[in-house]
Amino acid sequence: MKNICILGATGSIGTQALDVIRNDNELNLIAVSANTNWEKILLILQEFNLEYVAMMDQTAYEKVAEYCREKDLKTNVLYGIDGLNEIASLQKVDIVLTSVVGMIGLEPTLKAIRAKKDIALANKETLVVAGELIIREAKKYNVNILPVDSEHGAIFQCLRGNKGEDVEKIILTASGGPFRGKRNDELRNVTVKEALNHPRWSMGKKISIDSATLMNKGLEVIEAHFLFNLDYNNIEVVVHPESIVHSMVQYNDGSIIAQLSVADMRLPIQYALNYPLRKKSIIDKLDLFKTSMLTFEKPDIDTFKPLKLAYEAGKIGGTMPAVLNAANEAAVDLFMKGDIKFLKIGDILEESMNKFDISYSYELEDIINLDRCVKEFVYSTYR
Ligand code: MN3
Repeated sequence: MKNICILGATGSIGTQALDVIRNDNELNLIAVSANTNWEKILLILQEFNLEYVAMMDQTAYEKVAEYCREKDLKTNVLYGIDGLNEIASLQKVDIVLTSVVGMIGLEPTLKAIRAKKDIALANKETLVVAGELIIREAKKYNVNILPVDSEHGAIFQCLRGNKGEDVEKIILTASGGPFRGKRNDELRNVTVKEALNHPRWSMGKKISIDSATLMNKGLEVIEAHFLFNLDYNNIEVVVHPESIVHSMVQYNDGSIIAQLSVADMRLPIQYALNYPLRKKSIIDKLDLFKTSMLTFEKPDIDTFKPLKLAYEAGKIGGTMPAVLNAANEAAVDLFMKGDIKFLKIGDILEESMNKFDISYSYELEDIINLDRCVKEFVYSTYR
């Protein structure tokens, strides 16, 4: 039996993780967090026997606390980032699934590592903004960082049973998003709705926009660099619109090992939560006879500038990926609110990377401060 804490239980990954847990009686959910969505939390409370709930939003916290009082539940209801930090480091918890969106996942993840919890990592921003810190602490406290991102989950599987020194490169597949094949002049006036319309995966809003700009793949390149300890020159991105090959590892002898399945996040979630076990799953099986073609293309990094910038930020290193990530979170927010056009997102990333000084030695507080400064810059310039 594994006791599980989910940070971000009401989002897309959190909801799919609940489905994995409800179909596996060796996984025991004991704590969850959410931001504002208390209605969904009440439903989760009705189904799972939770010991802890932490809410980021105060009104939502009060709603949940009131419900637990009325129903006479023994569930402890906590509030704010302190609440997230507390449930992430509970003695009883074996594994923490971090599926919150954005930078907010960083502090509780670090707390969980320092409390020796394995991490099922779905929050890629954590590694992007503070990869060195997270990996260093994970080594120090001897915890596993288990990737939940489908590409990294695939690579993680393809690496098993082989030696790291035999890896020539990893090949991250990208669906190409809703605007694959389009050029700048066709992207100038695309709407939020078009950008959210991902062809293969159903995901949260922020990551859907990131997929449309290819920033998502850029963040994943940086994530892969830290997770698998590989140089950026050994991380390649290939556009694969069918989203069946979830990523590959090429070895020195020329063999490429790939992981294929239907596009369903419940598979990488289940693999991470049960690692090192491989269990039966509830997802559909891939029918190769209905899969007539698998195609691969070079990404268009001149049109989808964020991917190119992510490689640059990663290679520069230090706090540059944190600058990139902060600028992106703010720019995506502005785009969704209608304040800027789609292509402006890339310009804002570039401008922010040029503007901020980079540091190579940093702690958590430095990253949090930098994140705030970059976002302030973007909001004050473009809102
Ligand atoms: Mn992914």
